[in-house]
Amino acid sequence: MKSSTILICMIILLGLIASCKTDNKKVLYIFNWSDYIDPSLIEQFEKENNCSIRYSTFDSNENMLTKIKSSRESFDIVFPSGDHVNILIGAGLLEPLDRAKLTNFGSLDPDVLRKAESFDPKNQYAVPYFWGLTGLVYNKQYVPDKVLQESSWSIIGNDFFSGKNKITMLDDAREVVGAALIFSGYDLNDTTDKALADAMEVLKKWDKNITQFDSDSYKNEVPDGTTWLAQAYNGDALQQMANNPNLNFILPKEGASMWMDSMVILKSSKNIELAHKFIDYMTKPENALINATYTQYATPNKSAHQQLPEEIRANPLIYPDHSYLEKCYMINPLGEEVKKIDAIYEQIKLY
Ligand code: SPD
Repeated sequence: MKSSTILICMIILLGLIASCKTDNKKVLYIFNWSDYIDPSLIEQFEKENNCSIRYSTFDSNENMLTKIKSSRESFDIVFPSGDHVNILIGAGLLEPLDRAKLTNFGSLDPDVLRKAESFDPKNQYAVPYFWGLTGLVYNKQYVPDKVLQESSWSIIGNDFFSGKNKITMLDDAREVVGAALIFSGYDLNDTTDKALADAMEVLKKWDKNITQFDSDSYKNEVPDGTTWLAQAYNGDALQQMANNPNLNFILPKEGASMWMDSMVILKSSKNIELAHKFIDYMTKPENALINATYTQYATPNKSAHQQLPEEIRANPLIYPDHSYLEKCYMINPLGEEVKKIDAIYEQIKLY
């Protein structure tokens, strides 16, 4: 046999050995928001369980839903927000959780679990992962303090930004229309004609300054000055602020949206046992602590919360005081009524 043929055979053999090795390992498919986990936790889980994790990310609940409904790729664990957990339950896409396999469930805060029942009655399908608030991140190099003095959602329509194309809002109908509803003095779950007409008027005024609706690009664009001010999720903004002293984040004086993201198992999962293991692992207080410290989002894990470093536990942008929380509105499932909010969002994007 020629030496080149021997070499080719050896390469093929090595390839086969390598593929057999990965084939022996179970693979867990996870679909989460971007920048929403400490990567070291993924590696550690793979080691501890001799498995591989295929990790993909999404930037909006709507994209997540479209992908899991249409994609040939199937996921084991997904991290939807509460209103979308409810949609997934309604569509029969979720696997009920086996509590016997969730040994760390008891470390979750009972108050948070009670809140989660508004989208997942009896906490049957979803384990709370993080909760958070939506506000405004800005670059102090470009936005002078006097423009922000009022700390109001109205800054989005401020003439200072006219013609500059420097503001973005999230690609999220509930967040965009919700901000306008809260600014107008309504609950963001209000779908009465009057509330939505007032929100529409506000959005028309803001729209002249908005360049795009996007939930990810602001994380790079506010630091580099492409965008000066953006509607932002608090933890994502705080992660950027840790690396850049020019950034600041505010929770507007009128109040903010509040949401809770959870871990759920899809009914189509082929790894229900391992999926439970992963959820349990993320709920273990020491791992929840590592994750909350990394992501800077509010943990629903009571034990982890107690052990957080003081600068995180006392940060009012992550854990605001009672008086501010009273002005915040949880994004609730709205059933068919949500179509009215979606319609306004689509209209404003075309405006
Ligand atoms: N990068 C993590 C973002 C998490 C956003 N959570 C949901 C928001 C619901 N409007």
